[in-house]
Amino acid sequence: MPLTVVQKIIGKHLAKGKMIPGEEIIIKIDQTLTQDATGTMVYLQLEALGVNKIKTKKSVAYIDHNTLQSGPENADDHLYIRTVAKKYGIYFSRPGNGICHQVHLERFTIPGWTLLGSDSHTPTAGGIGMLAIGAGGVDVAVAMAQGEYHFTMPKIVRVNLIGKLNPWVSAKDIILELLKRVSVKGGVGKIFEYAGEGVKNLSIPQRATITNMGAELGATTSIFPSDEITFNFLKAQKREKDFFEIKADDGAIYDEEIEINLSQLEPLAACPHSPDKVVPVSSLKGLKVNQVVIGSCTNSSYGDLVRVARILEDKTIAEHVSLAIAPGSKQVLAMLAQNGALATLIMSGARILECACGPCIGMGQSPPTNGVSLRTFNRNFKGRSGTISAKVYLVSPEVAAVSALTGFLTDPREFQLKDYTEIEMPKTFLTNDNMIIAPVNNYEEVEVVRGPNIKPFPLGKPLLPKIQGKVLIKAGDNITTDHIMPSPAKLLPYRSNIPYLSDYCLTLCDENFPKRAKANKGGFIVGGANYGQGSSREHAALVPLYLGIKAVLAKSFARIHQANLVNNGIIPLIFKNPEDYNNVKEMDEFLIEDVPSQVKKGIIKVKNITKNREYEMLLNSTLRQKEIIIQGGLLNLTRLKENTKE
Ligand code: MIC
Ligand code: SF4
Repeated sequence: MPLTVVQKIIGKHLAKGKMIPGEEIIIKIDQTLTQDATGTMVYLQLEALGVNKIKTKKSVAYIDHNTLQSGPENADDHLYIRTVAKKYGIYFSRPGNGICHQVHLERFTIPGWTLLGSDSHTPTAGGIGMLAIGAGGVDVAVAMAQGEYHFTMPKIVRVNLIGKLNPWVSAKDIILELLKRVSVKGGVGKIFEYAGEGVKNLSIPQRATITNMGAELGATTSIFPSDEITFNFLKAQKREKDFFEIKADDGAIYDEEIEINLSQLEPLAACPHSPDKVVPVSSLKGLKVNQVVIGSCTNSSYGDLVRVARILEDKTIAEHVSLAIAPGSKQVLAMLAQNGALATLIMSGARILECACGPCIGMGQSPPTNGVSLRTFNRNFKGRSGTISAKVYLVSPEVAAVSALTGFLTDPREFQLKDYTEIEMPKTFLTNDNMIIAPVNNYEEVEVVRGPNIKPFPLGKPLLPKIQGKVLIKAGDNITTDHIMPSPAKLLPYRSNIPYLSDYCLTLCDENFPKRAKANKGGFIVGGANYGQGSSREHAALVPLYLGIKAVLAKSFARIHQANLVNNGIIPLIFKNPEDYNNVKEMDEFLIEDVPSQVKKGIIKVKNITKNREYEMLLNSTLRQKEIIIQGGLLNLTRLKENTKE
């Protein structure tokens, strides 16, 4: 039978189940990655699992998010991750080496292999033909311990690319176009597999921009085939031995198909505060810009920044604009330094930041009050920049650089520049892995250093027969994990300190939520559609767990957040009749009886005692997930299974 790229990779890695959309499958995981903001929790969970050796072929721990170090907390976390990585035989990418997804793409990705990462943008590696999935921390810990990952087989969407991008239109515009068409929830339960003659016109970093931001569709992942361009990229990274050709067979059957004609695209921008509020840049002409930031795992590659340097060459940025640039990796920065592009950027007035996530996760460079910020990033959720009143627009590096010069949102096609020239991919990248610490032989003897910032994390408890409590908040549609567990520079250092974080849970929606949750000793959260979209941060489940949240009732959930709730023993329930959502009011009293047996059935009756109504709720979970909920979380279940084995 002719197969898609996804079916080929999953087929090769299938440990259990059938590749039928909607069925639970188990796949073998070749590699994992973690970053520091989720990593501390992952490694605490790995330690709690009690294994002494990881089962993946290669696992890498990156430090890229929490690099501001405005107190000892970040440095303490780095030290913990460095030592715990050594103890378990995990590669460690030191702070300064770059953003996990960019470095992984350059130095570790292998076409046809599987990667599970504790970061929602792990699909970046799909640009090279890897099946790369973002997941919550405990899923990644279990994948390291057991070498496997359980998930629901998604539908496969063929994205047929035809034509070639016109000058000044970029890979960012392809994914923005898809976001415009599909929306931030349209990709849930799907994998986007790119195909068609347009693929050959895209470099690996361009493909990676697209698969990276596929996360914003809510998709399980996105992937490109691997071809000659993939080979050339790997060869230039001195890794040609890692190449493996993987293409869809002629006649492969997809569940859906979308076509994008690259030649018809124009520069696009995602307006505040959602990555799918996409309009042509030309329609925003004249919008005054206060800040431009270029970087993040979406657009910080060598090609992106050389293009920016060419635009800025011999020019000065507008007087009222602050331009910050964060190269994606040490490799990118070093190459820009060698070829002179770095000097060009600096001379134009750019503020060069370290190779890290930086402003993308609110670590510095917050815009002014009511400021307009153009960013080459992937998320523009309200408040994420650190300035609640700021308006963040997501654009390509081309649009960002040109607008930094004019001071107004500008379509680069209208800007009088020298001729557009293609950016050639380097024949050889500057490769030097001296900032990656490889595992040692005597790793069992390594001592793990735990600073005072590492606090124990809450564990769910096995389900009780009855749950009763109040609706502590009723939220609307598309609530992001940045709403549930905000992560500005002030809070990100406390990712290993759940009690501290609990005072900020959902405060972007209602500043009294934490107080109310504590006063009522927990209860329920009610949300609208696509609840929990965005990041993979497990903290958006761990913190509610700490606050005593027993169940979240919503119209629908984002994939990773739903899994995180289950993995921490919080029940994610979907309104069978969405109208019931309208009936609920904050502080209504809810009761669920015979909880374990209702969970097993998957249909749960929730009594609204205040309104004297009963809602039928669906638990869209696999058998294993129901077992996880009953045991109060994945860690409990995994340990229970290990203990009964002995
Ligand atoms: C993000 O882009 O929101 C993050 C920060 O990278 C998160 C991970 C986290 O919250 O630590 C993600 O995308 O998963
Ligand atoms: Fe870092 Fe931003 Fe990428 Fe998240 S989206 S990994 S914060 S650069």
